[in-house]
Amino acid sequence: MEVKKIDVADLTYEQFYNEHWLPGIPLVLKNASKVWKANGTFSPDWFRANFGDRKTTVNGTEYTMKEVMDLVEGKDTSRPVPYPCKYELRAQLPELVDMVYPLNLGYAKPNWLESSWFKRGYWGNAVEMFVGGVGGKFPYVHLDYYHLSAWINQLYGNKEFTVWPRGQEKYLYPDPNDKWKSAIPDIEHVDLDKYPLYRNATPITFVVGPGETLFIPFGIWHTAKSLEPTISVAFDLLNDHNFPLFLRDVWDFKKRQSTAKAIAATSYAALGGVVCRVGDMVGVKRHSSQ
Ligand SMILES: O=C(O)CCC(=O)C(=O)O
Ligand SMILES: [Fe+2]
Repeated sequence: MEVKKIDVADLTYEQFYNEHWLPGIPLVLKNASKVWKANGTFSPDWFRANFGDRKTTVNGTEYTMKEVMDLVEGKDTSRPVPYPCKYELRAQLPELVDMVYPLNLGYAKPNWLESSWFKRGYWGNAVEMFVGGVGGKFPYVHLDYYHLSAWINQLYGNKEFTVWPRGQEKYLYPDPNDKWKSAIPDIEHVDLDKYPLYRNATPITFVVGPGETLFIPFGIWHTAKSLEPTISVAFDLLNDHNFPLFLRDVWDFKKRQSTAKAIAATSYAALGGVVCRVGDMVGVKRHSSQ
């Protein structure tokens, strides 16, 4: 497997759907986010000037936006740079929702997460802005929850991603307590005595730069590292292709709480799925900025 970079000028929706969405092959789309006002606008200076006081909490510590930007740009070296430093756009920076419109970029559709049925916190339905400093690493290799497919839009700085082709779970040692995470603590320095099967893994590492969008299909193990100060906006995709696996995850996650909760949540989600499938058939318009 290789991860291609294709300019959207050379990529039809049908091509994306048939060659990447259906077979689950990652892709970097160049210039997809050009339609967003955020593209070319989001930068550490812009955030400092416009949202300097906005707060977020990382690992129990609260930071203002100005503090975050000073840390990621190395203007403040007195303490570690937090990562992943995230903002849930709709809740924490609602003013910016219109700057990432249309969220689906013309490719991430139909997206059932845009339906009011799935606008519930626990479905993993978030639009998240990630801010990182040099070397800021996602803490573990993982699969995204609920078999959602991720769209990571790089808007400032270069970020390095590593993905593993489907079918390599066994080389990545899923954590028995959380099968979505690899138990390998540092993927850049794997202890092969402890994790010998990792020898067989074939990671693919590449850089995603400003104006590029990485599509990570469900079931693809991945991780990321900022090479410079970075700002990305990520959202998820759900439709009839990943819905059966999504539904099974809803059951599994809720079952940990109670069978009654699992039945309630899964029934609700299944009904939402039926409504969305009919919506797709009749060509219902969903508001892409939510
Ligand atoms: O941009 C990153 O750091 C990776 C984010 C990611 O994979 C996730 O939030 O699931
Ligand atoms: Fe992820």
